[in-house]
Amino acid sequence: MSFTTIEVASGGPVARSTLNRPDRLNAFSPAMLRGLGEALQRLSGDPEVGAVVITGAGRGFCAGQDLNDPGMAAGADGKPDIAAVIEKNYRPLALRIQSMPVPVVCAVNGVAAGAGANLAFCCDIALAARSASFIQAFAKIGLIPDCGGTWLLPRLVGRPRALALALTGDKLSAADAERFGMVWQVVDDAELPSHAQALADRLAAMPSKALVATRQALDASQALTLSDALTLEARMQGELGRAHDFAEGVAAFQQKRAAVFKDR
Ligand code: T3D
Repeated sequence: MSFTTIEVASGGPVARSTLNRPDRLNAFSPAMLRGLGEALQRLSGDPEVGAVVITGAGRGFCAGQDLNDPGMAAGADGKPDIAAVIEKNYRPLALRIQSMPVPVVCAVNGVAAGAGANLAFCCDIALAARSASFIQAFAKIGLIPDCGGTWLLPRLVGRPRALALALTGDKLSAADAERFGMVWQVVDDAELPSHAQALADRLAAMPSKALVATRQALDASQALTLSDALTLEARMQGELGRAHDFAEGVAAFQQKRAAVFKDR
């Protein structure tokens, strides 16, 4: 796959999408937003792909919306039409990641600001380099968190921390992001690519359908009563119990061999 501002490496069970505008700290241009969406769409239809890694080129992960993009001021009344940008670009991106048929690992290699930070939090598991940082930069330019930030932040860290992060726009270190539960692990900078690859390799060898159903059930549970969550668990578990991967997983356990999963 070839996109000007997204590098996609696929061909095995793990595909890697790299945001590639390093001189702009990988700030989102329209082409990069489009390219990432298209890359994820194509990878989601590739039966060889069992996990996706999203990372950034250079010293930054993603500095959010490109604030120099001329498209920012392209509203019909001459004023920026940010609602249109969100509906056209950020909504589909957040929903695409949340509905990928395989796990998505984010390897946050440097600063993640604005929509760049919330892109990382949309992913299933976020790893961060020790030198990485997270900034809800929106308030500093008169905006609210977007790319799912208002939904994700309170769920990740609770209302008091979510509000403090969003209102101050203060930079949060990778270590504090790990302490707050916003990222799964912080690793030394040099180890981030191999660590992300190893995690993605592991996930790609696991039963994709069950992993994705787990994501769906956890996300859905936020709006459910315990009773309704138990009903949903029973329904989803019922479906998984009739699928190939459950039979294969149990057979592999009994025969003391590695399981070969295939359900999508
Ligand atoms: O359409 C819409 O607006 C709606 C969507 C909104 C979603 C959003 O994401 S809003 C939030 C947008 N992002 C920001 O406000 C962050 C702006 N950037 C920064 O605050 C800082 O650059 C960082 C804290 C991220 C990093 O600081 P530092 O000191 O490490 O690097 P730097 O020198 O500021 O940046 C390096 C270069 O990248 C620099 O260019 P130069 O001077 O070398 O030519 C800088 O201008 C450029 N850059 C960084 N962020 C952006 C950017 N260029 C365009 N847009 C950016 N967001």
